[in-house]
Parts: sequence; structure tokens; C-alpha cells
Amino acid sequence: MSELSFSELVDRVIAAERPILLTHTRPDGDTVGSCAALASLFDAMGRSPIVVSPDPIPRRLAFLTEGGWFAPVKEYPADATVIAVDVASPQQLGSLQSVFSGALAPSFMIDHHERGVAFAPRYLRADAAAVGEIVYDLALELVNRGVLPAIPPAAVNAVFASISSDSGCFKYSNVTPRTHRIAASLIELGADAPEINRLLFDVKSAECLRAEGYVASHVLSTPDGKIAWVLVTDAIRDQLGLLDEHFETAIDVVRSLEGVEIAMTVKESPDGKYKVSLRSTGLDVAKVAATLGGGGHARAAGCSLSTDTAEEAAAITVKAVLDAMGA
Ligand SMILES: [Mn+2]
Repeated sequence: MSELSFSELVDRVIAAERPILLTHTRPDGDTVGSCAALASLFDAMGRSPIVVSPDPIPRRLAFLTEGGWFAPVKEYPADATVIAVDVASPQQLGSLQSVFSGALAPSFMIDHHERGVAFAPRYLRADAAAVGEIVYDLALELVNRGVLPAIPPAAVNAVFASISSDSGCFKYSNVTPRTHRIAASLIELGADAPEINRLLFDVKSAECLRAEGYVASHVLSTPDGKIAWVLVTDAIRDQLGLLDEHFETAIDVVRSLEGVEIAMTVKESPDGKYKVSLRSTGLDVAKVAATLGGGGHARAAGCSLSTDTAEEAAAITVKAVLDAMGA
């Protein structure tokens, strides 16, 4: 699969008459925000964009779907231009893999995952904190080329949300001076930063708070306390009357524990596998995840394991982390 230059990306965006934007599974603020921003740009260009997600958009991100571009799967015109946004590998398209195949296979990808698997011509910028940084440059270029008179307000806010979301409110190691410069420009353009950050980070449902409470009191760790994890199985969710989506911030609770260098969550998935998420303060966990068939970023990665129990999945991952640490 070819790698696209930035100007090739811009050309392809301008040429997309019937754009369909795809988010990744378990959509986060970056994939949703970037899709919303791109949809807003396409809308301003007089196209009729559609955004499709393999999984429901979490309620806390609903404010990003107000443009009305997010739609369920339906029949699509064969001449659609399908664009995968923030999707690192074909598996991350989930149920959309079979829908968007053949004539409707993705035309190109816009991504920032260093260790992804390209499934279409790809524009990749691994040093971007979020795909939103790329969408920002794209929006500017559309204005520069005279395709748009200005960046639409909805795109300004959605790009800001995407960057803030993937950078943990400008807190993670993926944040660069450029990330802050882009955010500053977006605020100058009218982004409602306090409200977007409040919606993304300060507002939690009662269910999410209860999930965090469970996680906080069930953290397991290695004797030295450097590796910590929590197990979230169907049985636990049933017992608490909670859904998988309520455990979205579980990893943040685990990583907040003093002394933890590697935080993990092990979550039972509907497919019967165990989805492991990893966060690190230094170790390259993308490499660890890659040894287990997964991938991601150096300090935020994941994999999916076919073990019999969550405990086994945790043990395998802890061993892989210890091996990587040279312990
Ligand atoms: Mn992202």
C-alpha cells in the first residue's frame, strides 16, 4: 500500500464527491472528532458526507455528532470515496470490514499510529498527537487553495476536541509544541476550549463513576507495584449492572496509582477474547503489544488475546512486559 504525501491527501479530499468517513471500533474523541471535522469541511465544500462507526458513539461524545453526518450502515453508491480516519489496522474497522470491501473498499486512510497496518493508500503522520492535527493542516490548505473561504466553526471545535481527547487534555507525551500552537490557533478561530474540555474530561455518567469506583478498589499489581492492572469480565459487569462503555476510563484510574509504570486493563470482549490496553510512563508498550499480535503507540497500546480467562490474559501480558523491561 502506498504512502501518500500531504499534497496527494489534499488532492484526494478535494476529489471526493461522495465521501464516507469511517471511525474505528470503540470510537474515541479523536476518530469521532476528526470525522466530524472532515464531515464539516466536506459539507462546506457542498458535498454530502456520511460518517459511519462500527460501534455506537459513546454518549459523552454525542456533542460531536450534532452536524447530523453520523448515520447507520445502509446502501451506498458504488462511486463513494471511503476514507478511514484514525483506523490503524483493518481489524479496527470491526463489522465495517465486510461492508466496506470490494467496490466500497476504503480509498485512503488518514492516520497517526506508528505501528499500524495499511489497508489502503495512507497518509500517516506518526508525530501528530491526534489525527485532528492532520485535519487542521488539511483545513488550512483547503482555505489556502481557495476551496473554502474559512474553516467552518463546527470543524474548529471538532478538531480541538480530537486533539484534546487523544492528548488527555494536552497532558500526554504525544503533545508537542506544535500541538499547542495548533490548539492556540483553534482558540483564536473560536474553539470553545473550556466547554469542550469539560465535556470530554470533567463530565462522567453515574455509571462511569461507579465503574471507576470498582476499578479503584480492585487494582492488582506486581510485588514492586510497577505493573498494575484490573480485570473487567462479563460477570463483573453483570454483577454491577454496567456496560463495557462505562469502563472507558478504567485505565486512567489504574495509571493514577503512585509507583505504576505500566498500567493495564484486561476486558472481556463480545467475541470471547480478552482485550488488553496498556499505558506506560516510558517503556515502548507498542513493541510489547506487537509481540502479542497487537499494536498502538509507544506509550499507549493494546492487543487482543484468546485465553480461557482474564487472569491468563493478564499473566501473559505481564510476562511480556517483564521480558521487555529485561527483568
Ligand atoms: Mn487517534
